[in-house]
Amino acid sequence: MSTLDRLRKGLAKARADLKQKLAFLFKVSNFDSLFWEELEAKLIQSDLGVKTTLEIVEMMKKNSFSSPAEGFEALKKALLKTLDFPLPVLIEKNKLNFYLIVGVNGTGKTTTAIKLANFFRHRGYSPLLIAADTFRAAGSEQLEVMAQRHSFSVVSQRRGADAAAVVFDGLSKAFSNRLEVAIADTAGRLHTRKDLMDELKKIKKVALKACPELRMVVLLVVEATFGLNALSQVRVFDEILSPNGLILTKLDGTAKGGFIIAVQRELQKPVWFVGFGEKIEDFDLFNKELFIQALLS
Ligand SMILES: Nc1nc2c(ncn2[C@@H]2O[C@H](COP(=O)(O)OP(=O)(O)OP(=O)(O)O)[C@@H](O)[C@H]2O)c(=O)[nH]1
Ligand SMILES: [Mg+2]
Repeated sequence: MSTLDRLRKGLAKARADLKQKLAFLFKVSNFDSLFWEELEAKLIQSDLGVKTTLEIVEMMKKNSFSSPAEGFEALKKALLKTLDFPLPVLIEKNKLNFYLIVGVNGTGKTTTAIKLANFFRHRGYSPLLIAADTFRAAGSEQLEVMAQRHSFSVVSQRRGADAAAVVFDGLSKAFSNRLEVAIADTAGRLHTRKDLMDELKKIKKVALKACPELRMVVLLVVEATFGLNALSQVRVFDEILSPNGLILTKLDGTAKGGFIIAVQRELQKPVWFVGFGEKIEDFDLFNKELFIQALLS
């Protein structure tokens, strides 16, 4: 199955929802103020949020159009424009690239760590996994079992160990083996738990001590099913950790595809990767063109 087909399958719910909401657009003959009001309402209902919706409508108003098909194309263009971020640099050559995966409980961090390792393996790297979820019972075992199943090397310690110490160990090993990619899974945590948020800051600090030449990429895992009401939670992670970007998981579970656009716009941070199913291959780089295509057609 092509990437577009897999993405289309994953986004089936969101696409059906948008299709139903935008059906009116194809019956319009007059692009008057009533049309714009209805479009605004539908986009807001799709979880694009007020701010992003107004920006999109403003962009669309700059193009004059006279048919529904032209209107639909203008909408697609405006949606694409809202996602205008520089492309992420996945690997800095001749460096150890350390991916630190963070986020609230149950968002899919452990699954994502394995998916990301698989992504890099397909590009010729030998990623090392670091089980830094020492907080939850069976936290690191979950990663170990998954890593074993897919033949990835993993560094872990007993439950209750200092997460930063596990990261230090893992990075020292990756560095001495001249690996180019290491991926750490961390425990889920609520943005309100200061002690746990401080632990992540400590991991970042210790990582640089383990390997001064390190290239660190912090990615915040967010569930697409959260919707805009989870934005304040995501913002706290953003403020405390300044992640490089986002990984959006469970695209297959959301009917409100607008959130995927709005969260990037609101945080001014790009989505690097998307997860759209439970299987290891239900994961890919976020490609805005493919995403809009899968969402709207
Ligand atoms: N449908 C679907 N399920 C997913 C996706 N990603 C993860 N899951 C499921 O979500 C559940 C939680 O995934 P985990 O990877 O354990 O989440 P986590 O963030 O590591 O959880 P904690 O460590 O407890 O915070 C599992 O049942 C996964 O199979 C996805 O993209 N789509
Ligand atoms: Mg986990």
